[in-house]
Amino acid sequence: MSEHRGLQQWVQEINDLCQPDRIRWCDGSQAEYDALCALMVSTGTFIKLKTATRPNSFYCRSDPADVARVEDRTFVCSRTTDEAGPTNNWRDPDEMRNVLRGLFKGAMKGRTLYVIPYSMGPIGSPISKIGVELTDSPYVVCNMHLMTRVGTKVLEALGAAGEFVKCLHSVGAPLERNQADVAWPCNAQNKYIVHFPDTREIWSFGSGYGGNALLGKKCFSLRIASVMARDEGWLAEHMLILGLTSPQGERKYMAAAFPSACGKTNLAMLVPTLPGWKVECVGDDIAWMKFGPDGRLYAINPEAGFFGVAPGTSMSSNPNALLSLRQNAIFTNCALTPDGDVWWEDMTATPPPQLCDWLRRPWTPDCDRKAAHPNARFTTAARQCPVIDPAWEDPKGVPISAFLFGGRRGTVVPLVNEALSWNHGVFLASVMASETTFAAAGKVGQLRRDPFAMLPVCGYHMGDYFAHWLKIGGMSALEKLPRIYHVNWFRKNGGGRILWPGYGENSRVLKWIFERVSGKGAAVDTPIGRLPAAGALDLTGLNLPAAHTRALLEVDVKGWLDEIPLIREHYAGFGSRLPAGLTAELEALEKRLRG
Ligand code: OXD
Ligand code: MN
Repeated sequence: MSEHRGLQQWVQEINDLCQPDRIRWCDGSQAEYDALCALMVSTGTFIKLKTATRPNSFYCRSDPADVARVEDRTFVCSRTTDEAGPTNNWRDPDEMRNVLRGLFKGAMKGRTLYVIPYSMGPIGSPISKIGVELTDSPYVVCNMHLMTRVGTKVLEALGAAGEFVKCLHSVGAPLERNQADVAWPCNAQNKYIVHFPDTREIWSFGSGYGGNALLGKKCFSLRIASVMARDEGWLAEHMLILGLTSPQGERKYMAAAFPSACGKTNLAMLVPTLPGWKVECVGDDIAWMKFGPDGRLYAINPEAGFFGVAPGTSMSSNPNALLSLRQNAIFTNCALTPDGDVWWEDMTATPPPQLCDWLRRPWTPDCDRKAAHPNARFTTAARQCPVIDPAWEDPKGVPISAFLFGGRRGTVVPLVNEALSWNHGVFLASVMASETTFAAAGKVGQLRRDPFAMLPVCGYHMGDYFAHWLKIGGMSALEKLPRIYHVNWFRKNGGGRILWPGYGENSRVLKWIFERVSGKGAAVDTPIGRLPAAGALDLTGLNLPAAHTRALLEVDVKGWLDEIPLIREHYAGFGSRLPAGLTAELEALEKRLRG
């Protein structure tokens, strides 16, 4: 229980509305976590993995109708549709409240209402914020234990009158008396992920999966926090944070935004192939940043764990992620091996001879379907990562020297490009695009503009969001601001082959950026930005054909000119809220290209 009257009243109000059988205040203890895991084993939600292989770890399969974030069921209910902007589904807040009250009425019957006080960011950091999630899902409680800082210590920090974000969640599957539960309760047909930015509230109904249900993640840390950041003069971004240390022992921090499932977790924990360089991870998904007294931007990772895409994660693609998963992990929608461990596509070069797939069917390598769902996930505490950065919980945050933006682009966009100025960097990020993946429901492989990788997670009009970024650039001296880079690991040749080896070799690009922000590292000015000068990108030992290097660093004038009308069209979508500063950047680019 809490001494916070506002919190007590809200819990009472939700109890009256949702009519759970009981309320349980989460204390965040290991005993609580263990008891809930045991409960889920007894109800069939969890399967305990073999202790000798993966101690204290659990396997879970969702309902096939509940496997990813549902962007078309995600709503931002600002006062006006214009405030939510063209990239959000807007509904009138009063009307939506009525709909939600109807849905939540009696929605927790037969279930327990868990009260999860949680901190996004180290407790007590001036950049952190507190949320309270009320949920009827023990799966959510356990995942929140790993992904955030949960429990009594948060209530103490909240005190009697502290501010918190109200996050209400129900799987939307009340149980009648004597009705048996299912392994993954959800409401397959009726999902609502709703944000009220003005009152800083989240109401989520019908889904138990990932970002729909772990409300500290996209809902609070990005959609609601982006609005707080706009109002309070800071940044809440869809960015990993990494520390890069040179062979001389100098460390610099970088934050990088990529659309979902473009390898953010891999980059955040990368093992450099360049001798003597080291990457350490502060976070793999979200960064909150404020200016420090010295005028630099300091970032924290508001999360405390990783909720990563499992398929593709292997000892060669991301050993540090796999090593983080050796114990105390939750695996959702992966495949199960006969000896009680998990597997997913590409985890090992040769698949096991037989598996039980995520849909509970027998699976063999020749059966022509995937064993794990493409958006299968692992959840684990960040502190288990072998390369967690020593400062990852520093309440001050870590000083950011560079921002990287990128996506999957087979054509046009070079391997790395330094922005000519802050505004040019904001321009590059505002037009970034990527071929779509499985992280959100929808078509795969289409080019989608995803400005700042924030398209599905910005809680207000993106025209205003761009203006906020331009304003941030005016809040400190230029030399104190991070420099901005655009990167693309996915450039292909005419035959469709990806030219850059990626993964650990991306350290070569990080090294060039490190040198640039250190005032070293040679670059050439081109119409699209500053590219590595000949020989400035360390390609030692890579044996990259010269034609590949040329293609990777090419200024594709025709490709960019062809893109200008597409960018104009993209910008037109933001109407009069598109800042003039960005139109000016677009015009300047066109002029430089036509040179
Ligand atoms: C995520 C996502 O889960 O962006 O991080 O989808
Ligand atoms: Mn993400």
